[in-house]
Amino acid sequence: MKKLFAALALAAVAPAWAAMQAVTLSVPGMTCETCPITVKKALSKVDGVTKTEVSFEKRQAVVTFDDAKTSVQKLTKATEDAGYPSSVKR
Ligand SMILES: [Cu+2]
Repeated sequence: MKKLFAALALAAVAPAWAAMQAVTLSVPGMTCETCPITVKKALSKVDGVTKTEVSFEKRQAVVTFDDAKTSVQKLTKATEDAGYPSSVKR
């Protein structure tokens, strides 16, 4: 039983079918230094997001997420719902 639990715990941390991805979103609507806080909060709430770095100076958000749990569309929708439409930066 102990062994099974350890295996399950490990699987939860690094499922073999999931891949971590990082995407840079352009968030042009940020107008002051508190805007990134709102954007970061919105992105962090999305299931599957593990890391969010929002830069006000660059008007961008770098999001690391599990592509088995979420998608870029869900991320851009989350920022849009928070009042900050975003798009993938290339
Ligand atoms: Cu602001």
